[in-house]
Amino acid sequence: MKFRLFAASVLFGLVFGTPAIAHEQLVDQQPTPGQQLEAGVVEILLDFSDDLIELEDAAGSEIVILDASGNPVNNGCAVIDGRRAIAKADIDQAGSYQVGWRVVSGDGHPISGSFSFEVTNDSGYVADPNYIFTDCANPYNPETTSIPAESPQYLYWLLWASLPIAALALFLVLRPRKSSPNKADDQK
Ligand SMILES: [Cu+2]
Repeated sequence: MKFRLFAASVLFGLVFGTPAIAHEQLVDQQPTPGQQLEAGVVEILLDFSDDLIELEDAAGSEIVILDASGNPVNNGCAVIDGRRAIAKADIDQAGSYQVGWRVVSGDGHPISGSFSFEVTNDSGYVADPNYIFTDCANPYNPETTSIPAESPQYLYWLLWASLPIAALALFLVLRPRKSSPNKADDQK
């Protein structure tokens, strides 16, 4: 029985201890990769596993939104609000958009990633060319800054993929043992 408790605690440690070892992960986002949005003010919301570090003048954080031709449709400036990084852009051109993001994790490590989403414009929406969500000290400059390469959130998905496996292992370790057929016969 002691072994089973030990095995159970090891499994729990593996499953729930992993995020404490790894630095912050993107755990939720809007839009989701490949999501189709209607033209308008598009809001990018990136939620991380813990509070982000907000540097002065939003340095170190950026969310760049590029159209299908690779032209930025926002200034790359992001607002950090606790665990969340936010950017907005006023978009009226239908097509595919790529988002590159970079933020400072709570442990001081920069983390980055990218994804894309689609925009349709069925309503004839016209964007405001002067729309600016927020300013920052170092707005995105295509000549000096490249947007981060696609980085799958493999640690996050690995973690969640391991949950059912760990649950099964726990079940196998902790399930009550059936008494042997001989014993069952004895009790009759
Ligand atoms: Cu880290």
